[in-house]
Amino acid sequence: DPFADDPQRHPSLITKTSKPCNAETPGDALSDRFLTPNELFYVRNHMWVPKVDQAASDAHILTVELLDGTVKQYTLQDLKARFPSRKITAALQCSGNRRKHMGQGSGRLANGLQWTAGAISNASWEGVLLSDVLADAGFDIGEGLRGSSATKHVHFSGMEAYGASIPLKKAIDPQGDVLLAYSMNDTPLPPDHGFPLRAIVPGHVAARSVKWLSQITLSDEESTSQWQRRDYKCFGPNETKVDWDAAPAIQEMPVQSAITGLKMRGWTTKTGTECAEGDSRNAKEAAQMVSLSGYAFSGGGRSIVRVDLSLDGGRSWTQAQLLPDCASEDESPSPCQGHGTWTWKRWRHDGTIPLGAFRELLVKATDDAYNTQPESHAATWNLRGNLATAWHRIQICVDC
Ligand code: MTE
Ligand code: MO
Repeated sequence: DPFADDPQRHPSLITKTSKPCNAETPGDALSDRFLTPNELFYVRNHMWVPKVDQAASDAHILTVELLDGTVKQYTLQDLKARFPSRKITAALQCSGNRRKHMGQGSGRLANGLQWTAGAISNASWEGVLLSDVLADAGFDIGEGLRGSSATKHVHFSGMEAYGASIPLKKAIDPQGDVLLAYSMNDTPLPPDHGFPLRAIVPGHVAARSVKWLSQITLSDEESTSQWQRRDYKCFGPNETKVDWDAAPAIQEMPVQSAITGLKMRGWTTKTGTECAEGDSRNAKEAAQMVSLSGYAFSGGGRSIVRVDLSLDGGRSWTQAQLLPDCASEDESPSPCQGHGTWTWKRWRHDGTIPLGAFRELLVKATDDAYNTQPESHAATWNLRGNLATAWHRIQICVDC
């Protein structure tokens, strides 16, 4: 059993599959804190967790291979000793986040793990800059920045055979903040999150942030792994037989948001499928306080400028309060680091809805390029269920 040595997981994680472990962060942990605690950070493993001796982790070897075949090796200790350390705060989001919503919202099941809104988390990462290591290994960063290098892609390989690549442009962008990270929220990476070394490619789909990193290869081509050439691509809602090579691999993420916390005073709440349109009784001339919270996120370092909420199925809209980053009532402020907005934005809203009413609550976010989310999943349905970013809808009925 290759999974025999997998770590214990926190009981609050919502397990989708256990071998390999795929588990989402529970809603309250998404809403409550800016930095997701390591043990509640969502886990997305394609295979087992490679076994690495804790005591010998500084001897872990990273191999860097240039386009001309030149190879240089670094131990983790070399990386820590020879390069300046950098810290960034960044969310990771799986391209399948909210895939279940896509199936529910379109009436067409999308293939893959049926994630709800918890395949995203936010953490502080420490490591060394990929571009510093590439320069040391002999890659000409200046030539790369001018766009005149024959190297176009940087491949990352994990110890268990997972692999993916990113464009060279992102890898060496002085403001791209791509890290080879050994620490997460100020502790060594936990086994599930890539111990002892992983790539962190902020702003890009988390599939590129390769865990248990053992090899970096410079190439004129994308990685040939199935996670680069298949799987993490999007197609039109009509396309059920697809030409994989015709679609680009997902890299930067589009804008996303979700309602992850819902509190109502005094009444028990039914959600989702428990309620149906017209399923209301005991109408009273009173209003019910609702308190909503959640996250919004956009890729490419774009910040969230607005989160719009509707408590009446889209007839009227109001704006949620955007919460300050890096601090909450019970957290001491920790500075957000990085050249882009790599983090999520948490929001909250207190409002009222009439008692006895069936209501659909909606959220959508807008980023600083004025990109926003599509209204329906039907319009963006794709057979792999990637990038489910339609307005998040929650159906509730109060006292009905
Ligand atoms: N790296 C390796 N080596 N193996 C994997 O299975 N999964 C990828 C990425 N890196 C994966 C990997 C995917 S699809 C995601 S969404 C993220 O890791 C999940 O990172 P996390 O488990 O730390 O949340
Ligand atoms: Mo993923």
